[in-house]
Amino acid sequence: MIKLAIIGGFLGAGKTTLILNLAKRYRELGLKVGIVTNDQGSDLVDTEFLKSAGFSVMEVEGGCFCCNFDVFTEKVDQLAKVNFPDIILAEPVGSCTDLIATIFKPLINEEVFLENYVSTFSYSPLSVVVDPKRIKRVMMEEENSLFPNEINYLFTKQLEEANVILLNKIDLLNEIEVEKIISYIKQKYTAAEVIPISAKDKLGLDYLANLLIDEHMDQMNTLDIDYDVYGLAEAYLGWLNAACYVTLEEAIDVSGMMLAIIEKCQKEFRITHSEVAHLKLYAIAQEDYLKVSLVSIDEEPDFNKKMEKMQSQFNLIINARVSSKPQYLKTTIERVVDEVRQQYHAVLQDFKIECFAPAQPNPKYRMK
Ligand SMILES: Nc1nc2c(ncn2[C@@H]2O[C@H](COP(=O)(O)OP(=O)(O)OP(=O)(O)O)[C@@H](O)[C@H]2O)c(=O)[nH]1
Ligand SMILES: [Mg+2]
Repeated sequence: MIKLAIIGGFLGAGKTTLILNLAKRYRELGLKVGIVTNDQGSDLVDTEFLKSAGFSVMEVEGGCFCCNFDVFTEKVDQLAKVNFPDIILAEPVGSCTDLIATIFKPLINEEVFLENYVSTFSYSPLSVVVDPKRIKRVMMEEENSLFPNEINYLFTKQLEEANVILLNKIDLLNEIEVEKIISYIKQKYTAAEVIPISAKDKLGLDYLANLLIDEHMDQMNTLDIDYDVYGLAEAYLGWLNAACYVTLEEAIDVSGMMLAIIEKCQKEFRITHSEVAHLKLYAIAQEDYLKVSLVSIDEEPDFNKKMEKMQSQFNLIINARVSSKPQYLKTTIERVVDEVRQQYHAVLQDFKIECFAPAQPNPKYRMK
């Protein structure tokens, strides 16, 4: 039977990095992997990034898994039938929660099952990835959270329903800090297993890879959640996806140009106290690509992957999820991109941009 593992968690927590390295690990073990990505919009950095690594990726775009349940089941089923994977790793939108009531319970409900899809799956425990910085800011109050309370609420609800909490990015912490955060999480969420990992440095990855294959979801408690507050949290986030084709007069180190875009945005967002949940840029040239992320206005941009060679032509995708009005986000990013374009004497073709605040979550099913 195919295993379906949902890897949730807030924006920028490290879900895609983890899914990529888990998928590589499974591949080394001779297992076949399918991946499903998800977003409120289209032109997704994550999908392109995972496809570049040679994996079969399906995308559910234009809304979360729960609000697009039929599309989600259709894509999962398609992966199952076409690719025959041993495990499917699915990444829900980072602003989504209440997955047990809206995804898992409907999936095991006989009527829903018959109506929607034919492949049979077994389910790994619901795993939620968390960035220790966010725990410190939102919950431990060791640092200030620049998000409104509603977004903080959503963040805590994601952790509350997890069977497994993956404390990520431990490569950035010392042992004492890791212990302190783990004991804080364990005391708050007593039913969850807490695993310290570094998705980037592959720490804890083998243990997790085995757990997702061997263990089954047995705790299915519907989350107690206020959908009005959840909806407000979604609405406070401005969401922007843009794409274009960049041509330069001569080959350059693309990292410098991408960094210029990120740093200029960061400077603007700092002035207006618009906290970044995740701003990610993906540049793809022939047989080469780059991904750079910013996960808070108070942190440094981080390159997940740089290009090997200088390039004079590449496709650029920008995904931004920022606590701001969509119109402000759009004008800021358009202006920044234009300034950097001028600075580099670049030509941008087929520039497309979409910007919005996600609608009130309206799951197709919500089961007690
Ligand atoms: N230091 C460190 N950085 C990490 C780790 N895992 C992820 N990151 C970085 O965190 C940033 C966000 O990672 P992603 O994997 O794109 O996060 P995500 O949860 O998929 O983000 P969304 O899809 O926007 O919700 C990137 O810059 C990653 O390189 C880790 O274990 N250690
Ligand atoms: Mg992602």
